[in-house]
Amino acid sequence: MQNPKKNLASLLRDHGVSSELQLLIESIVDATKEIARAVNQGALAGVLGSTQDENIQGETQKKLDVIANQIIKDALLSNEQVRALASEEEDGVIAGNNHGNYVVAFDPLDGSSNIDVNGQIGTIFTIYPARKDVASNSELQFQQQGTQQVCAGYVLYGASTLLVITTGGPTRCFTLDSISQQFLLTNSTLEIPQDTQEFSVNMANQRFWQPPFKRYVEELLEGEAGTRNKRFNMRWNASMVGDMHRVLVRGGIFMYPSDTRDAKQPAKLRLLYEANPIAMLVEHAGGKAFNEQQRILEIEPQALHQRVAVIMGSANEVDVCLKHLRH
Ligand code: P6P
Repeated sequence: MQNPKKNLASLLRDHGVSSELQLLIESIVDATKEIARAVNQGALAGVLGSTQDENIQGETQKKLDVIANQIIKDALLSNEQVRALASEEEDGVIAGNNHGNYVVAFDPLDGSSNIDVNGQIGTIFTIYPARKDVASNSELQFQQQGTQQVCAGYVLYGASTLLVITTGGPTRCFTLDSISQQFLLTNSTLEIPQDTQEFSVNMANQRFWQPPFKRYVEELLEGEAGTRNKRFNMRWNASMVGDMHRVLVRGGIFMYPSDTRDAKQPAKLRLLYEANPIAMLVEHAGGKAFNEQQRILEIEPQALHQRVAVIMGSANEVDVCLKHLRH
């Protein structure tokens, strides 16, 4: 008889997470179960397709983007521990309970372009201590380095519905049991292999990359006879959560570098609710997470929806990439 698997609540309790933070995490996770039901129903629930609206990112909102955003917003605004929230789908900060001890940022549905083709999508969330020295709805609530995160996680709506989370200890993976509707611990310590033969980048942007990055990728493509004396494979899910889950489970290097497509916006991925939470999960699984200059978690945020280049995954391969960028 297998040992009964731990559920999220018992694991958080065993690892000394305060009851307030535990209840907050559980309210976010419960919201993702509702999103999972909507995702799994898909066309049958009439949730596929796009709305007529654009978000602050200039992206057309999918129906499920809006639905997922509302589900999480409702859950957070009914939790007294939440002083403020920020979302990829919201222009500004939304105030919660003025006496709340935490602020929460989230990407309600990352990888939205995959929704209508049944591809991998996920919810990314991050929790910081609330700042008591600024107003609840001030953007300064979220201008905190990624090192200040008290919890980071994602829920991947894939073949299984998985929760990957850290509260400062190991990065762990839970699988949603469809019978009990509980997330049960299925990997107590994710560990990213230090080396890899798998890279993840959107090759269609190659002509827009800076020369040093272009050279690094060219060497990956040269194979055994090339500079690296090594054959590499490539994967690109067009969903950071999907690509990064693969990296967390079997290693790899995931990259979205700055490029020349838009001088005003050289990077694509968002620092607050994509790069920082995933960077925390990666580092707590023994990997590295940098932009082209520095550790992502040490970036001093300047704006709510600021974008950042991302190079993260197997530590030794990240080092090789960064070495190219520094020459
Ligand atoms: P592209 C999804 O929109 C996202 O923000 C990430 O999840 C994903 O890695 C990236 O953008 C995909 O970008 O340019 O390949 O569509």
